[in-house]
Amino acid sequence: VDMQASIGGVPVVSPVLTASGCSAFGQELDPFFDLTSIGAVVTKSVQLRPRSGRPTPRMAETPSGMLNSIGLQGPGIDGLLAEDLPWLAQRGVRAFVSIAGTRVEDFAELAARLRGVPGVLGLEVNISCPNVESRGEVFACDPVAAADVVAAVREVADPAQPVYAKLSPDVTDIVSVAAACAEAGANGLSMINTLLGLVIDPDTMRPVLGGVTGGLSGPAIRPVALRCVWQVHQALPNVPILGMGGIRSGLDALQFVLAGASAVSVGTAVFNDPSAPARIHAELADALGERGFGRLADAIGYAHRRP
Ligand code: RRO
Repeated sequence: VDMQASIGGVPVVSPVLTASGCSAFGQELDPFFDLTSIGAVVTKSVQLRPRSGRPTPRMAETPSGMLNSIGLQGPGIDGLLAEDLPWLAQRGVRAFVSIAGTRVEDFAELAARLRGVPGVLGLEVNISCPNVESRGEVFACDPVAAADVVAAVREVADPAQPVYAKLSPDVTDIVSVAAACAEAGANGLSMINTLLGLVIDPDTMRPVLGGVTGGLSGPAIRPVALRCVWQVHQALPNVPILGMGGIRSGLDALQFVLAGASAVSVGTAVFNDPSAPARIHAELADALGERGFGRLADAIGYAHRRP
């Protein structure tokens, strides 16, 4: 099966990428599989300055997924440019860099700093982090605010770097946010970020996470993510979609492709299986071949077609 894929028009060797946040900057997955065999490493959202994150504990397991309230812990753009991106570039690993900020100008400045950086395939604009102090900072809840960020980033970003907007499932109408982002110049959409959740410890009778609420990921949110991909592909069939949310097998990935995703990200699955991205690539190729597809491209959005 021809697994050639594209991220916003840039060819990649595989439609399978990592998902932002779950494997930092790729280094920790390097012992487990060849990082050049996947489409790209999507890096943990970076901000202008280093940030220490929210109170611990920041991760909780549930029977069907993970809850996190990391709170954008990270090295900041200087650290990323000095250490993590050169590490990836030296090994020939493509980086899809997730950027986050609290003001429109923060996002624009990050995009400007990433212009022409070797190995940077494109930008994932994280307008949907659920773990920020003010929910007002979640640009993805408002189509106008989302479009403002996308337009500002697209204006200053390297023209060779596709810009994807990462959307939140915590909205009443994801299609209107998606349409606003596409209209503002997004080259694609990443769907979905985590879904805001809560876990209470029955022994302490208090919230498990130091930050109280957190973003739910993993199999629990897969049908929600798949529904978002379906709705947006139905409304905007020409906008590339990077699908994510609880993908842990090739058959999970296949569902996202059939719903309209042209690529997928694997996040939470790496906690149980650090080589999940490579395994899912192989399983997806097998699943496509078994169903008579000679090329990945022919399966994108297939579920929407009349039998
Ligand atoms: O760092 C986080 O707490 C975090 C981010 Br930025 C995000 O976009 N999604 C998430 O579940 N956690």
